[in-house]
Amino acid sequence: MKTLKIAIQKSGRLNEKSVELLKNCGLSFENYKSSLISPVSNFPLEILFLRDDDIPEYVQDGIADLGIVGENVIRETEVEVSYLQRLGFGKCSLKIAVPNNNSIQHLDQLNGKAIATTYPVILGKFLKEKNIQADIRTISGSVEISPGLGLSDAICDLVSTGGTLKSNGLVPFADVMSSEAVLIGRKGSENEELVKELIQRIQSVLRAKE
Ligand code: PRT
Ligand code: ZN
Repeated sequence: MKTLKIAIQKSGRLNEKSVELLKNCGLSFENYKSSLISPVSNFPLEILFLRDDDIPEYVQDGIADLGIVGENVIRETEVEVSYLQRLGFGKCSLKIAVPNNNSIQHLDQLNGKAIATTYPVILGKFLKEKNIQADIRTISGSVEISPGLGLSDAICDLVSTGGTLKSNGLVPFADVMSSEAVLIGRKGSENEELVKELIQRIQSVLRAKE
């Protein structure tokens, strides 16, 4: 019989909730932090623990059948996968924010401005839709400090409580996308029996939480 593989985040904001969801589905496995693969003893499934950024491609390429990852990561990596189920955790919004002493009030005023982000693909599409020509500065982290350092006029980053923006003297200015953790599958995998069974288990766990 085939063994399915599901990729989840190894450590970070989605790890704990992903593990909890799978355990609540009745799946029995060791949550080894040091091992990349954990077999499930009571279902033909293996759990792959990966960096979240790699999950969409692993699923697209068929290395994993399923994955749990933030929609923001899927949109940024531009992969072709099926969205199977929204999972209700890891909720956040990708927002453009500006320094709170700034006079920027309309999107148009971003024309010619520099915006720092770790999401250049999503931001690029958003600006194109709005017909705004801004300079996207792609950086790999600590986006919030870039206006204070004079590296950008605005930022585009994920926000959940808003505390990080506030403590860096920034105010949210425009919503680019909202995101939550989703279950994704390889295109066509939703027709496979084992995948269907796992989706059903996940859906009943989610329903029980409502
Ligand atoms: O190591 P790996 O590459 O796997 O993890 P990572 O560091 O890239 O991601 P991680 O663990 O930080 O986030 C995983 C996913 O959680 C993201 O892709 C989102 O889908 C989701 N998520 C939910 C968030 C947040 N909320 C969030 N607040 N991801 C990041 N943040 C960061 C944000 O970038 C900012 O620095 O938290 C800060 C803002 O938080 P607040 O509460 O101050 O607004
Ligand atoms: Zn990541």
